[in-house]
Amino acid sequence: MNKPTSALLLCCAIFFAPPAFATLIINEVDYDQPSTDNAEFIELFNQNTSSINLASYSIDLINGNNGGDSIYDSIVLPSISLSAGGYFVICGDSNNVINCDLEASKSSNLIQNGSPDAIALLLNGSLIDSLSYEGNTALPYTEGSGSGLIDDPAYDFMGLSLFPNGTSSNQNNLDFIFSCTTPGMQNTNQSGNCLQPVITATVPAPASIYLLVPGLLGLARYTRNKKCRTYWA
Ligand SMILES: [Ca+2]
Ligand SMILES: [Ca+2]
Ligand SMILES: [Ca+2]
Ligand SMILES: [Ca+2]
Repeated sequence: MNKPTSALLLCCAIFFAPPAFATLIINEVDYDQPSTDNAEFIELFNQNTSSINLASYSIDLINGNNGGDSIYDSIVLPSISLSAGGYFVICGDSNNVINCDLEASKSSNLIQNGSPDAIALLLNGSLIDSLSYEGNTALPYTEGSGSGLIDDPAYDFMGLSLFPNGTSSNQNNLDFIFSCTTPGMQNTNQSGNCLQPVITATVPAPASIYLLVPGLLGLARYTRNKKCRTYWA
């Protein structure tokens, strides 16, 4: 291969290679609820085409008072595999947030309400995604602008959703919309009449597994309860 061709291929590889870190993104947040904030959550989304282990990822919560960028809390993610297209939900209180995968240290008032504040996602300590809301926190935690992004506590079961789901142009106030909450589920564009995502029933899954033991009269039944969710009551 001659040198010009090699140089051209190298150039193309540099410019067209997918971003090395564009795998896990901040997909949704509900940081403010009517009255006490006891149903807060952050939803992450694996936009990669293969599973990833979350052990190397962490969340920093950023206080943007006066345009600053001080870290007021950090959340280390567990060593679990998140499938391609999968969601991972960090919440304050799993009793109030369906599909919560990880309870953080505070059950209420976990995520500050601005303004402005930010959520940062890090891989091995390096920032890979951020959401600044209710204004612009100091760089590097604002992507474009966070102005106009408000999780208005007058509306229950609403928060900031990346829409279309999992699609980011690195412009916070264009990428996120104020919509009905969907923890652990695909984001929607619904700006009103939001109902509480609820756990409506507990059913056995699998229904029953019977083990037949020759010579014994009994059957051993193993039932493993699994939460069954219905999203909109
Ligand atoms: Ca809050
Ligand atoms: Ca509130
Ligand atoms: Ca909210
Ligand atoms: Ca969602």
